Amino acid sequence: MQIIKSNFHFSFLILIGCILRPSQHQSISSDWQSSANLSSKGFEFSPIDEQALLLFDIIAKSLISCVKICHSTVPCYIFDFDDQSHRCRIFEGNITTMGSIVASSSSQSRVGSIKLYPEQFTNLGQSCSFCQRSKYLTCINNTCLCPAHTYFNGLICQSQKLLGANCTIDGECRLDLNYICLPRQQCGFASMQTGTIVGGYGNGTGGSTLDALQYPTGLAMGIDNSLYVSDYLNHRVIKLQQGSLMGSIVAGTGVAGSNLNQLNGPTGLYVDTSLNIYIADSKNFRIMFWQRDSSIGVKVAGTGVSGNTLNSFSTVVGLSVDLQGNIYLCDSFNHRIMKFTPNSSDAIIVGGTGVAGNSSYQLNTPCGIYFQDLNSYLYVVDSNNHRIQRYNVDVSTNGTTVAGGNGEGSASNQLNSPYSACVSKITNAIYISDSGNNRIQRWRSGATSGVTIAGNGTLINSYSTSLTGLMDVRLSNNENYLFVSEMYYSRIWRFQLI
Ligand SMILES: *[C@@H]1O[C@H](CO)[C@@H](O)[C@H](O)[C@H]1NC(C)=O
Ligand SMILES: *[C@@H]1O[C@H](CO)[C@@H](O)[C@H](O)[C@H]1NC(C)=O
Ligand SMILES: *[C@@H]1O[C@H](CO)[C@@H](O)[C@H](O)[C@H]1NC(C)=O
Ligand SMILES: *[C@@H]1O[C@H](CO)[C@@H](O)[C@H](O)[C@H]1NC(C)=O
Ligand SMILES: *[C@@H]1O[C@H](CO)[C@@H](O)[C@H](O)[C@H]1NC(C)=O
Ligand SMILES: *[C@@H]1O[C@H](CO)[C@@H](O)[C@H](O)[C@H]1NC(C)=O
Ligand SMILES: *[C@@H]1O[C@H](CO)[C@@H](O)[C@H](O)[C@H]1NC(C)=O
Ligand SMILES: *[C@@H]1O[C@H](CO)[C@@H](O)[C@H](O)[C@H]1NC(C)=O
Ligand SMILES: CC(=O)N[C@H]1CO[C@H](CO)[C@@H](O)[C@@H]1O
Repeated sequence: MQIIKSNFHFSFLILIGCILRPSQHQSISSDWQSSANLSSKGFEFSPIDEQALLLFDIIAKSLISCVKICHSTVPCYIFDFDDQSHRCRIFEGNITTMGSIVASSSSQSRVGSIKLYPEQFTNLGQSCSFCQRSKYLTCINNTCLCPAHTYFNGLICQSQKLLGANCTIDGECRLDLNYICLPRQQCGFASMQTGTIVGGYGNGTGGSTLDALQYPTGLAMGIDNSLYVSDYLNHRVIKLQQGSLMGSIVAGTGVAGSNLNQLNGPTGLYVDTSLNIYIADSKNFRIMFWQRDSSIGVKVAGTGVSGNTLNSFSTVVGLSVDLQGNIYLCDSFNHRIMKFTPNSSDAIIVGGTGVAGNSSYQLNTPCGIYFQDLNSYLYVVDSNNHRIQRYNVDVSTNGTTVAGGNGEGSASNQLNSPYSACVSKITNAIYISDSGNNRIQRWRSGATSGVTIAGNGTLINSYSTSLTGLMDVRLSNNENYLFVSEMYYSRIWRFQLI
């Protein structure tokens, strides 16, 4: 082994060419100019998906034989070797994105990775005489091409990516594992575009039995992973336990009314960590608070009649509550956002002026609202401005556009009459029901365009041609799923995220 460089703290380069160059192949010199980057002793490779990446787990005579095995195995790019047990593991994949170098229980274990250079791939697309003995290119149909499980990224044949990785075309993903590049620009199974019915009959018709819904407007997640649904035309709130389509009524009687045990057209919904429920009782022009398991609610905001004063509002669509118990609501047709602090009957206006407009201090028919406790931002779905506004509540009543705002349309940087939104606690990505486009968009934090998670007419079962119209969206607590209420079709979908 000839050490030509040792200027890396935890690694040094060994020139594989000096170890492996077989004299009979001297003509193909560029292949042997590669080198492996070797860690110091005491480390091993920890792949993110061992089943997908491990090529061989064998016993080798020495480090050099392990390196040789890697070099003669397509497409080995990573190996580790333990000088005590002589265990040699060789992997495909990208060492920086598909695993990590971790401390080993053996003090004699090291990790190596094959370094790739664009020069090794210059014969791509040439006839096979140019790559006969190349480790880096494979002969297919008399053409030098990238080996299996790799794709050409413009410079090198890079390892195809695993579940959830960013992508722009199918070829970037491990096709052998049935991943495609989903519309959301992540590698995943095609089936991930298909939703599962988790509420309502599912066939597009509504009903009033406990397994049915009738125009489900609002969604909220309980900490027990149950889903709460505002069942608008049934004047009740339904709780769906995970795994069951049979709901139970947790607020309202099923008959419209204004008594304390009744609701009339419930819309926005919020469930706190004690499973108490806040309900926008839209046609009663009041906000109701139902303590967990209570059979009646308490009015916590509103006068009972439509108004535009500080203690009254017109139709409320979206509602959100922060951890201090402040209630935020969209007074949609008054184009303003109201904040009711606990026990106060008068609101503070935190966004909008009462007059529709598209300036930063205005709104036009705000529908959805989502308070993110993590960074104390309030997100408002400014529906008729086709944008999402973010507010730093109590600091400024001006909003910042964080999605859309490029006019009404279906381009990736646009929205069309968005209805609702929720925000990831993990990544700050915004999930938006882009109702006029019949799709659910995800805008990563700071992004200038979104990607489609679900919708577009092809994804939903045969009873409808699209993920249609008005929809509420909420993430599951672990953020593995997105729930979508499809109001026109009286059902709730669940989509898998990655
Ligand atoms: C070799 O590995 C070390 C860490 O393991 C890394 O910092 C360094 O950039 C690598 N060098 C090359 C040329 O890949
Ligand atoms: C090789 O060429 C044949 C005939 O043109 C074609 O059917 C086949 O798909 C090609 N194989 C690959 C791997 O491109
Ligand atoms: C590993 O992935 C990174 C990030 O995508 C990329 O820049 C690099 O070229 C890849 N390395 C190899 C050896 O494929
Ligand atoms: C995917 O790309 C986005 C930026 O477009 C970046 O923020 C994110 O970290 C990337 N995810 C992965 C897994 O590389
Ligand atoms: C939808 O399903 C419900 C419950 O199974 C059934 O009563 C109803 O007739 C179905 N409607 C249609 C249009 O198939
Ligand atoms: C609001 O009123 C209730 C009942 O009167 C009381 O228990 C609670 O402490 C009050 N909350 C605040 C923040 O004042
Ligand atoms: C905002 O409204 C004004 C006048 O109503 C209009 O001229 C302008 O184009 C609008 N801007 C956007 C981004 O829609
Ligand atoms: C709010 O926006 C208006 C114009 O849109 C601007 O004049 C004003 O200074 C802004 N206020 C703050 C606190 O940023
Ligand atoms: C807006 C959009 O992309 N619509 C597409 C949805 O899917 C159908 C069927 O694949 C396409 O025909 C549409 O163009």
